[in-house]
Amino acid sequence: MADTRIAGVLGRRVWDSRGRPTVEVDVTLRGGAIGRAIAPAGASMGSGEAVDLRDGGAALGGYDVGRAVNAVNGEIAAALAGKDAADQTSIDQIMIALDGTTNKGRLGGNAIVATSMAVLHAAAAANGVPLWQHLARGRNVRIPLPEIQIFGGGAHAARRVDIQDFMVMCPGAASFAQALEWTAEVYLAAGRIMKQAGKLQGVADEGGYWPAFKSNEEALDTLVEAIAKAGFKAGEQVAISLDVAASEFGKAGTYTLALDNRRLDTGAMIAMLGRWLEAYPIISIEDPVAEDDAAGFAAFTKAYGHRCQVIGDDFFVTDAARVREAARQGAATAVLIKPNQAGTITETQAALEAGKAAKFGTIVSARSGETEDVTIVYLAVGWDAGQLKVGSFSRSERMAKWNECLRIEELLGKDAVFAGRAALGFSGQSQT
Ligand code: 2PG
Ligand code: MG
Repeated sequence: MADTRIAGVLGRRVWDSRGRPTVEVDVTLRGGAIGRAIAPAGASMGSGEAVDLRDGGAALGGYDVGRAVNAVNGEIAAALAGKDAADQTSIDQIMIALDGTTNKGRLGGNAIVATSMAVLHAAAAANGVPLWQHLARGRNVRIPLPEIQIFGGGAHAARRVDIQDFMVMCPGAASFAQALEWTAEVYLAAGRIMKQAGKLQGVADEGGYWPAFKSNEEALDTLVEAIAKAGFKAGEQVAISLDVAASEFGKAGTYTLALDNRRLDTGAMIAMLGRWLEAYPIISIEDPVAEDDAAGFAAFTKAYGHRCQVIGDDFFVTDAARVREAARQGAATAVLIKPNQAGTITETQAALEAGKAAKFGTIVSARSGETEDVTIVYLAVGWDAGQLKVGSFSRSERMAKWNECLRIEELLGKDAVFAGRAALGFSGQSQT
């Protein structure tokens, strides 16, 4: 293999899907291989996430990344010069030690994660194989089951409805390509329903329709209607998945549903979700209670973990130790995996491995602020995560990722194995 020692690290400011600045990094190796990656950005963030370094002040709403870019081109470039890009763990350890904080706030989670991913891309390029194949290292991988948003909400739609993501999953699909085709029919049907009702008002941050609904339940009813209008058996072929993102409206055991004008304690919150599980074909619920409510997570999982996947996102913040602890408590059945929550590829992979060791479902996920960077698709396939969450079925920062996964499935041809229903982090059958 060509020389994989790092010759250069170059950071620059580029722009994300919300029109905000973000960090892009190019890593060049002595043998000539090049890797490039862009940091994504969340809106509904867990308090334990790696922290992005932003410039603050009046310009660009305080979101500028001049200091993070300087960190890449200064301290990080100097520390990584001559180091072996093929040794991802050492590269990430160097950056963690250099940063010196527990939340990566000094150099910036955005600076570190973009560099970590760019190093990985460079190593794969030097290896002469696609990144997913570089990560798979000869092991069998599956094409992930996609989780695709139809209506946006919560922090991605000015809190128009409380629930953040109203999504579909296609447990009945035979391939990734078919799952996308089915989802496209549902997305189009939902758009037609919204238009007929005079409620089509554009899209939210991740490309799902703007949620012009009177209640959270109206969004669920409309989603069920869209699945039926598209011609699918709800629950069997196409099922509903929710990201409640409860940390956004709940704290210390109190949940305030603004749209429904209701204030609930943890027990009432769990009971409400339980009623939704009875009434709607839901197979997956993310962050059903707030990140500070471990007992609520355990209670919800005990009550409903046999009939739907229970995903921790803000609850886990892609941290292996938190995943292991929750597994001991029976406090989830799946973990969302976001590289920029952890801050490095090494820590991201550790969280995913902890999830697998606990027999959890593992879902590699995009953020609400995204770009044309499709690294997460390669992570989902190469690490055999089984599930992939990217946002909705519009806007090219989302479609670039779905389309890339489609190409991998095509490339594998008859060897492609679609993860499908079996990838879900619960053993029960979906409700029909
Ligand atoms: C989430 C993500 C993606 P954000 O909560 O799962 O939907 O949102 O990137 O804003 O945290
Ligand atoms: Mg979430």
